[in-house]
Amino acid sequence: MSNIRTLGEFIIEKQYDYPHASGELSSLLSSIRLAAKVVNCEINKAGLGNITGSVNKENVQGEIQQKLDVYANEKFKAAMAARDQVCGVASEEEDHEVIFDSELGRNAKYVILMDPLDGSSNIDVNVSVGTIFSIYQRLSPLGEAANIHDFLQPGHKQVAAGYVIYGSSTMLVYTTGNGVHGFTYDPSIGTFCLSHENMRTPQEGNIYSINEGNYIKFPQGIKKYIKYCQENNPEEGRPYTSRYIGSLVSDFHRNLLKGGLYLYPSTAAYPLGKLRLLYECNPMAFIIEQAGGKASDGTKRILDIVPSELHQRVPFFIGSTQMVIKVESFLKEYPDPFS
Ligand code: AHM
Ligand code: MG
Repeated sequence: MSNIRTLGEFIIEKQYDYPHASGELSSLLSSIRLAAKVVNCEINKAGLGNITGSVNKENVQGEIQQKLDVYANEKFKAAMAARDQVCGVASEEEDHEVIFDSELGRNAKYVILMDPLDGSSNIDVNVSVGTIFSIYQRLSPLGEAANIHDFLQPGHKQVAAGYVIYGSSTMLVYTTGNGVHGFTYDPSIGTFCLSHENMRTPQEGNIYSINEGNYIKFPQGIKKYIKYCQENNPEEGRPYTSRYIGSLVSDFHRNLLKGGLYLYPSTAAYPLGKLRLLYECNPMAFIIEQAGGKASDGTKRILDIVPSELHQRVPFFIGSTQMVIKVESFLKEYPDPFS
């Protein structure tokens, strides 16, 4: 028991690495921890009662909302609103940014962007889902209400990012730009405990993760890359293994630990890709870079993209550095979009 380091203790310890830290970010991370526990509790009950299935409503992106999407969104939003550190929230489940225009909100330093329940179409079949979050310092002056420009910042300006994976065990993984740290939830004591300090991802991997059912709609470079992954070349460790859960957090988490590449390219159906830059791609890109990996839109670094819209989509390639470089080289060699 004496060796256990809880997430709460770890956050405070890390705060001392920054002599001028005010403790506000620590406090914000603590509220994320609390909301994660609440959502975890409900997800564990999925299948019981009437909490799975859809709410017969689409979000602004035309996707059917699941009951647990709405639940997770409300819980995370409420946890943020209850603290003094957040001046606004943007979420996959909200059409527009939500500004906390109270005295406290106007004087709060941070905005948070989140996907409250990523991969939620998997929830009814007991497959792992997750929460993704991204935190920035506001650009607008303290004392005023936050505005859209506080949310439309490039990913390299993030001060913290992380995800919660509700899996065979529940984990919270986060970075504040000083390494990536993972905590496993112990339900018997209701606490996240440090289990993966300073996570590093392998430079090379042998797992590729893509929805291959869309093959016919992929750009030429992606089709060629998939064939490359499947070629028999034992010296180079090919054929690679194909693993695709359809839940970004789960696919990302496995590849982070084992080495691999997650791909969601542009397709004929989604010319800009499917995944959202601000609350899916940027936080994962910050984490992977902190773990020694790489994230790209096929030609450039995800974290350098200057966003123009809250729900902007982007093609996404993330994982082991050498694998990302390889897929970029295929896209360069075969630039024709679709054929
Ligand atoms: P969501 O946020 O609506 O759940 O959508 C994002 C999810 C990712 O978790 C997953 O990797 C991807 O969409 C799966 O898409 P597809 O079913 O097209 O393969
Ligand atoms: Mg999502």
